[in-house]
Formats: sequence, C-alpha cells, structure tokens
Amino acid sequence: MTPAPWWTSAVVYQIYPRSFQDSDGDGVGDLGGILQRLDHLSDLGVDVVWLSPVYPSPQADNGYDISDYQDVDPLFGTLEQLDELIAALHSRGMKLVLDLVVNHTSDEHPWFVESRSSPSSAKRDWYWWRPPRDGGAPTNWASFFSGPVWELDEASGEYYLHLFEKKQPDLNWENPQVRQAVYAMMRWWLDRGVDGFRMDVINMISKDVGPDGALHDGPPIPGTLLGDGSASYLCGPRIHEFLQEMHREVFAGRDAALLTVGEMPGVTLEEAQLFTDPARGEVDMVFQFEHVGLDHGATKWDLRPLRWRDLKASFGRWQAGLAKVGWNSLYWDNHDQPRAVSRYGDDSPEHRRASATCLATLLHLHRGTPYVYQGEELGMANYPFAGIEDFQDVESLNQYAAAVAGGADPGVVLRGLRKMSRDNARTPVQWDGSPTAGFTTGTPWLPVNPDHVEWNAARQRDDDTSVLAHYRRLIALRHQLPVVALGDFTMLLPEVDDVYAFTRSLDGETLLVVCNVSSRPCAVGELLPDAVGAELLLGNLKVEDPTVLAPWEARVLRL
Ligand code: ISL
Repeated sequence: MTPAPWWTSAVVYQIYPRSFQDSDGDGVGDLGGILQRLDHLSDLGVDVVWLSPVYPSPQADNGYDISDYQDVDPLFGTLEQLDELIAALHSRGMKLVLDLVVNHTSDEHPWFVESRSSPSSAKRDWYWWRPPRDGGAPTNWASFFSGPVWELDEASGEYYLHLFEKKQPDLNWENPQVRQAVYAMMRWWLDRGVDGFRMDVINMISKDVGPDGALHDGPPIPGTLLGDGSASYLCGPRIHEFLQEMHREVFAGRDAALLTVGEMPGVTLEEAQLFTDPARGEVDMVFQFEHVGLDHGATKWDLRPLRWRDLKASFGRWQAGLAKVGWNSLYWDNHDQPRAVSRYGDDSPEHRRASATCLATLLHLHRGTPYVYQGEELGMANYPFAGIEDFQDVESLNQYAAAVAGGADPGVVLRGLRKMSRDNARTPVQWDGSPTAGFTTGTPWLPVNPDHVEWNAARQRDDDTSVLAHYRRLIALRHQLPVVALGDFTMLLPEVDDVYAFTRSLDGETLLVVCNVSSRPCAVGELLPDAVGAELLLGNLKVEDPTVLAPWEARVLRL
C-alpha cells in the first residue's frame, strides 16, 4: 500500500494578512508582522500556513483583486520578506500555501488594461467581452456582490463580465494563452519555494459557452430583475480538463510535497469525488460550502436557525462520500464567514470557552484536513457592529445599498449584516489586552473587538484550560494517532439534535467522540452506553459525571 499523503495528518492555519499583525504602525497587518508571530504558529503546532493574497492590488476586495501576480503589495511588504517568510516557515518545519486568484484579475492588471484598450487588442479575448443585448446587459446574471455581472465599457460600447465586484473582471479560460500565462506564474512561485495553492473560486473558471460562444440567461431571482447564472459557471463543461491541464503543466513531478485545495462554492459531493480522486490529477481537496449554507434562507442575509440534524446529515454524507476515494477539507470559518463560536456555538460569557473547544473537537476529529482560521484558536467572536458606518467589506456595503434602494427596512438589513458580514472575521487578531490588542501601534483599519481585554492570546498562552491550549492538544492528537488522521468515520445518532457523536476506527483501534452541541446538560448514559466508563483521551471540560455531558462538553474516548 502506498503511504497516505503527508497532508492527511496535517493542520492548516489561515492568515488573513491585513488583520494578523502590523509591524509598521499603519494599522494594516503585513509580512513583517507575520514574521514576528511565528512562535505562535510553532507553539500551536500547525503544519501549513495558507496566506490570503499579499500581491499588488487596488484592494477593492482586500487583495482578491490582483494587479500583479508576481510581486508583493507595498502595503504588505516586499518580495524579499515573502522569501524570508518561506525560509522561516521551512526552517520551523512548516509549509506555505499561497492564495491563487485566477478566475479574475483586478481591472488595473496590465492584462485587463490592454484588453480594454481596444476591441482589436491582442488581449481582448483574455476576458469576457460581449456586445449589448437589446441595448442592455448580455445576460441576466446577478453578481455575488449585488447588481449585474456585466459592466459597460463606454469607450467600446461592449460589456465585460465580473462574477464578483466590477473591479474584478473574469479571465477567459477558453483562451489557451490565458491558461499558459497562469501556469507560468504558478511555476514561478513553486520555484521560489512555496508549497502549494489555495485556489480561489476555482470551480468558476469554465463558463458554459455553447457551440456558438453564447452565454445564456439563468432562472429569474424572485424580487429582482436579475437571474441566477450559476448553472453556466459552477463546475462548467471544461473544469476538469482545465484542472488536469494545470496539474500536468504545473504540479506534475513535484505534487507529492505540495498541497492544493480548490475553493468551490456550490460544489456537489459527486463533483468533489472527481476533483479529489488522486488518479485523475486535479486537486488534493476542495472547500465545499454545504454546511455554511445550512443557516441561509433565500440568501445568506436571510437568517434561519441552524438545525444540528441537518449539519450532521451534511457532514456525514461528505465523510461517507469521500471515504474510499478523495479527501475532505474541514473548516468552520475563514475570512468570508462569521466567527464559528458566534454562529455554531454560544458566545455568551457562560458558554463561550466550552462551545469554542467543543466545536474544535468535533471538527478536528473528523476525517479530513482541518483548517484553523486566525483567531479561531482564541475563541474570537463576531464584532458588535452598531451601524452601517462600521462596515468596510465591499460585499456588505453593496448588499446594504442594494437592499435599501430596493425598499428593504434598513434595520432588518443591518440585522443580517451583523450576523453574516465577512467583517466579523476580519477584525484584528487579539494578541493581548492593550488598547489595540497588540495588533498595531497605530489605528487598526477595522476596530479591535472590545472583548479583547478578556479574550486574547497573552492570557491564554499559559492557561491549560484555554481555547488555545485545547487547539494545541487537538493538533498534537492528529499528529500522534493514525486513527485521527485516517480512521473510518461512522456517524451515530443522526436523528438527535443535541448530541453529535461518531466513531473513528483503524486497525482495531476505535475512538468514540461525543459532543453536547447545546447550552443545556445532556444525559448520555442511555443514548451512548459505550461512552460511560471508556478511557478519556481528551476532553474540553473536567468530567463531573460520566453519564451526563455538561453544556458544550466534548469527549474523545477510546473504546
Ligand atoms: O463570502 C461569500 C459571499 O457570500 C462567498 O460567496 C465568497 O464570495 C465566495 O466564497 C468566494 O470567495 C472567494 O472569492 C471572492 C473573495 O471576495 C473571497 O474573499 C474569496 O474567499 C472573490 O475573489
């Protein structure tokens, strides 16, 4: 049997550089700041750092709008500092994965500037240009960031496609020159020492063009004049071909040492099986979005309470579906999602520590590669936003403007933003209890959460009962026990809402994981008799009664 790939026992830590650590007092995190905080990562024990974009960018979407793929934005530092970071991580036994954003560029990228310059430009076809249809947009598709996906270029009278912000025009992957330019750039980074890529919305690069090159309307979205174009761009007809080509051109021969993860909104389990089947040579794993959609209503701003039964059904299906072939990535949150403890746990003072550590235990004991988003290991929570002036994210601001213009009650719109805005995840990391939380000597670009006085790394570092200490233990457990990395997964009690329980088994060893995912005590003596009296490998609370789980208590038991 070939040995399991190294990333099956690895844990990845995501750094959103703008909010991690500032080193020059401008209030924005930077590479110098990351270099100062490497001990935090070593102490935690993570294997890989995924760094969100640090490339030159107008920052319309905080760096996910790139104007030069092969440099570092002065806001974040220099290319030399990135080299230094690669070397420093390597010398501590960690790897660095960069964010690869190639569904779109910035409208200020030289490729787009040239493409826009004239319909006869050599790069015109590098992006999606279309003439007007009936004097308006070429299709009815809605953008992810409100409004239409088409922007009129007055000079040529043609529209260009942008699935995200209008400053993020989509690259045309049908054009082989585009693909070769991207692959060359990726090889350049690998040659510099990076260890792989997290590929932004990579399942959107193939658009469904018919034989005539036409893009088609999607079904109307109720209450708007726009349509849902996702059937034309999610996992489009050539997506597997493109990823296989990328694999051949970029990763072949060196992929054993690398990690590749495709961010894939809307990906189905069936597609994910294909993407992550090693025999097909596409990506190692994908970020799927099923579980982060369970509390959405018609849109992510319409709140709906989460039912744990649904979450279990979803995670259970993905565990089973990628058991034989493929691999899961495991995450609660990232820079696009609200804070996990506020969303899935209970961030009230009474339950915050227990629920943060319970959620961590649950996730890290699944089969797959866990991702820790900066601050999650400290139990950081959502920010108490007062009004719209507190938000900075383009998605939130566009949503507010569009909804209010459409007649929605601003108070209701704000309620949605408070819960779901991406800015919740983007407040500075809480290093200590000082006024700017040790993040900067200047004014932070987004305010520090006032709860940092209590919830910060300095307070938790030497406290054995802290969230941070618990993450350290979970990460160590994955490194120590093959059953955590590779064991078979079996979901238990699928119909029960308050108890999330499952087993992991490998070579005759079985772990039973039992979590109370509610803020009430829960008797488990009858539900799970095996749990009573079994050896406790790791728990998040002091066990008071083996037959009763305290609110948000989690136990990892050996049967
Ligand atoms: O957060 C979202 C909006 O609800 C998601 O739809 C998000 O836009 C989607 O997950 C894609 O995210 C990635 O690409 C975006 C960028 O804004 C996100 O930060 C990035 O993670 C465009 O590059």
